[in-house]
Amino acid sequence: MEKGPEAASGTPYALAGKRVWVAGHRGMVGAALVRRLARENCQIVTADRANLDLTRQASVEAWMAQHRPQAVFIAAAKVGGILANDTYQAEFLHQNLLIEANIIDAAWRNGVEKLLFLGSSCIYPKHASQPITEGALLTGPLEPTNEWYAIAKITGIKLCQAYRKQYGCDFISAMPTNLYGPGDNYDLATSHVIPALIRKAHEAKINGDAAMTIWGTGTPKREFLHVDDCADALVHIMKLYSAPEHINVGWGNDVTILELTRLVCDVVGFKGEITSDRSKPDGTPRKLMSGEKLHALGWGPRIGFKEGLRNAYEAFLTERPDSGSGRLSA
Ligand code: GFB
Repeated sequence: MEKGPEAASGTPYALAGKRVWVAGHRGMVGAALVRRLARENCQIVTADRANLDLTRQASVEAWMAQHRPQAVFIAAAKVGGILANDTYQAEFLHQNLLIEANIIDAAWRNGVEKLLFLGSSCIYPKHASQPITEGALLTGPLEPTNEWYAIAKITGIKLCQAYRKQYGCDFISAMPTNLYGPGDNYDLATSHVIPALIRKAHEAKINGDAAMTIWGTGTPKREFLHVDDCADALVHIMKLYSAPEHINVGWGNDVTILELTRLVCDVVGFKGEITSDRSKPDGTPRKLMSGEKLHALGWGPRIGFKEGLRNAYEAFLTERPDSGSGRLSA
């Protein structure tokens, strides 16, 4: 490397005319990134799972040497909701470590100019003070339901920092809050809360049920960002941010799970009762991110929460062939 990233800091990174690899383009975030990058006049490069197994180091090295991307977004990951995280500990730790280590190392070996690694707000301590600033990383114990995923994502941040420090690579990390939107996973056993509530409310409405059931107490608070806002923020960060510390990507406010459920029921048009299954975990009590650093870079979200939920419900109706004839409520 001729030039360390610190020297480049302050100079926007130009995506125009570059070959940009979106690793994980079939996932919710990766697909949103592909939609957003279409406006950047760059060449988007993707690899299908059948042609590239990201958990195999030799395959990643060979693919990278052949396709030579100049910029990389690591949106590929094994992800899931609270129960999936708490059930498939080995897969969440092992697969995420392999994916990020393989891509980051191959990016260095192949002279990638800029790389953005994506993590999650669960990297922070369970009882971090709110709103959570980037400096809260590694200051206390993690939430047990997702510590495996969190450890893998913390390692990704550290890999970027290490390659930056030792080899001068311009590798950065961004930590989005809880995301929702088109391309989500609606499997009730493995999904995050918003797609689960959309499906439950929709099916309860179609079936004429008197009630729908949520997990836990309904009291935990979560912050939710629409995935298209997230993709927009990530492109902004790729262009304007270059520093060892990761950067939060949040929406700015949070709601309790019960408040969220009422909003979803309103959008879907389910008017029945909401009951709770206390045998299911609550997870971390609250994880509202501080967006100060990102705001200082001149970025803010554009999609309101109600508008975003309506868009997510429309996406559910389109993406699920068996989702019945539900219509958006007024
Ligand atoms: O979205 P979620 O699965 O993930 O759950 P986390 C958020 C909250 O919604 C928890 C409650 O308090 C759940 O108990 N909840 C209520 C439900 N009803 C449901 C339901 O039907 N399905 C689901 N899934 N939740 C994940 C982490 O944590 O967030 C990951 O495990 C990652 O590592 C991801 O960080 C963004 O916000 O609790």
